[in-house]
Amino acid sequence: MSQLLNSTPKQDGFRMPAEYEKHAGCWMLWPERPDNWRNGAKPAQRAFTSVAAAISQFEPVTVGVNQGQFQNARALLPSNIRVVEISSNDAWIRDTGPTFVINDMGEIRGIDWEFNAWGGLNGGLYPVWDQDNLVAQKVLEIEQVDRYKASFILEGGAIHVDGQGTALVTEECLLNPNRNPSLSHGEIEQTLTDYLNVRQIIWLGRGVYLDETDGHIDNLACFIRPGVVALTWTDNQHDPQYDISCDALERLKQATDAQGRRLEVHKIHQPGPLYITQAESAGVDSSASSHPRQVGQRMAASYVNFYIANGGIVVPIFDDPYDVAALQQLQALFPERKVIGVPGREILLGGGNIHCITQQQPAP
Ligand code: KQY
Repeated sequence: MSQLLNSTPKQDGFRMPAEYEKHAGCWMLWPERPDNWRNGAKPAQRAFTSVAAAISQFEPVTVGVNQGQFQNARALLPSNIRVVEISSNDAWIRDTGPTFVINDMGEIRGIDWEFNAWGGLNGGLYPVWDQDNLVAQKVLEIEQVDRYKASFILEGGAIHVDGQGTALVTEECLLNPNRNPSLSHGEIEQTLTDYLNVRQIIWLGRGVYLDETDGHIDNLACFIRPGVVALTWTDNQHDPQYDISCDALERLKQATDAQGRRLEVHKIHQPGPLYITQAESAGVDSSASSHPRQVGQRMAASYVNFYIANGGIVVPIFDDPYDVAALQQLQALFPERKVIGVPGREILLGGGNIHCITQQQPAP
């Protein structure tokens, strides 16, 4: 069974491990809402299936599915992937699932953050998120992992850690008044310190241009290993992403991590820019209560939104001239892992990418 804990991970000697530490497996959810995923979510379901299949080459994958889609998901997903019934409002388990923490004895616990659909009624992406807000608890129940309930609003895509005491976040997201408006900058840092058990927080400014999550770090930058960071980039000085990435680069260059190291930063050139086509927009059901997907709208495409599996890296690709360079760069940065590109456009159309739809569970 999963017990509710009254303390914090830091008090108990638990810390959030880096994604490149060993996993027991990976969690995903199944897309279905037709006001976010075009054509009744069928193309997205195929894209999620490809991601799950790619990750399952490296580690066990479990997919949580709403009741009405159980049989369809079971039929589409390969048989080595576990399918369990978990209700959700959409399919972003990076943000709705637990953040797992471990201690020096290899025990695992989970943090159940408060979730408000990326901003609640103040710019959030849909108005009902009651089932999303239960996903973390349900995963921890299934895994019989004890749970810290944080009253703090946070999505897993808004944090990266190096596993050695450093967290990477953006001001655009964590200081956004639509998340934790009653908390000061210092109180937000203190909460991250208490729950992730980090000593150094590196603040970048804005996230990827037009990222509807209010600038999640996981689309902008991530740790490759301690002391080494990948940053989404463009050489086009006229692209609004240029100033965002330059500012991030400057802050990363000025920063030191929790071990006192300067960071080595690798620029990964963004694809595109990529825009929603007429056919793509037409396939999304209109709804007053979800984020519109209009023709010509620019999408927040980034190769940095990849998933680090045991022995593998699963990277979104876009049938774009920059795909090959991104895959080659990532292979060089992760020489011990096999880099696999998986088509990411259908996931991007829903507002995120591979990192956003996955959640690693560390190995005990
Ligand atoms: O970037 C993420 N972690 C999630 C993206 C959510 C988009 C919702 N439409």
